[in-house]
Amino acid sequence: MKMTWRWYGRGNDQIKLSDIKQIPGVEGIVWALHDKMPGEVWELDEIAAVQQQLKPYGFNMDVVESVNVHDDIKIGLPTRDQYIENYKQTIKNLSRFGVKVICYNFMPVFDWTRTDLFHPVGDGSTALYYEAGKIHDDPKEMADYVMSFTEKYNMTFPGWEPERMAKLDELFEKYKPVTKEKLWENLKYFLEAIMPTCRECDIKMAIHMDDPPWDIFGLPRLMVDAAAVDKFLSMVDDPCNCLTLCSGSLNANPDNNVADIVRKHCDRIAFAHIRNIKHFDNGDFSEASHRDCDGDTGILDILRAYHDCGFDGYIRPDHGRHLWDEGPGTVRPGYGLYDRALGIMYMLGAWDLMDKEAEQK
Ligand code: DNO
Repeated sequence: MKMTWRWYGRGNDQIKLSDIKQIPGVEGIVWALHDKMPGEVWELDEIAAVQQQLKPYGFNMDVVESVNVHDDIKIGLPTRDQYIENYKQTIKNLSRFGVKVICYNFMPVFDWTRTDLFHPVGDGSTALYYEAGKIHDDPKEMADYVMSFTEKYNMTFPGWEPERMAKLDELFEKYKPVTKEKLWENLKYFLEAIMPTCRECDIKMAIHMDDPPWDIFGLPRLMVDAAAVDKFLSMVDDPCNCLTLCSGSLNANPDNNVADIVRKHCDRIAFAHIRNIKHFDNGDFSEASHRDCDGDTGILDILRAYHDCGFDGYIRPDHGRHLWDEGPGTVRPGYGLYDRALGIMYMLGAWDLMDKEAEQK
């Protein structure tokens, strides 16, 4: 496996590349052009500028997270074809820089959803939290809460573009005819249209799991469990049609067993996100440290499954808690320096030990 680190770009991330360089084992930066709106072509000179930033540190730029998919593609509007053409052009442009994996999602309207971005964990640190009782029919409260961070700290979140959020009612209206079946069809249409370009460019499209993995605010969500993963992979059975298997997203539903999915579909997992979740009886969940016993996700079982299957794709610690001096305004929620660095050391520790055991067999 190849260890990576998600970085939001110069001027957009409080963490410096020189800080990341000091974390053992990081080979690549998971990056994106965060000021691009869904549907826009990523131009060669813009990609080249990121390459120039990474070069002095010897990081690869093999994984992009995310090239966001325009709502018209998800809704299935006639205008989708133009946006698909733009997407193909972006794939071609990325391939000129050696990009191997594009992580994306197909969630209507919202990307990840949380009700508290800095919830006390109990040890002085904070983490992202989902309070089930706060998610009602009306998404306004939750959207206003997340957007208040954008306003207060001049910090935008991928998938939460202020331009899109400003038109929330309109967006909900447009998604009204999109049933779950229709959304599956629109995903298939999109993938079938871009697969030839992906093959030509040797780029894997890696869909992210829906977070949380259930319908919210009456919007359908697709990538929610093992059956959905099976359906997705067989629907477009192409080696370039792959997964970003996000352990934390799936395990927000405690019935999901991520290690089983790894064992079944390892060859179609291009990118592994490792995150630990702690469940509460009332349906709330909190994000936790990567240490297996701090959550309920089964991090060690998952790592063992990847190791047993000889996983050679990309992996990254997903969200971490906010530690020490990290807090609102000084850190991107979920993307601090310290806990993700600890997560890497935990994962590498387990992995190195499994390598040693395998050598001695
Ligand atoms: C949250 C991330 C997601 C992910 C997108 C991929 O921190 O895991 O926002 O990047 O869903 O498109």
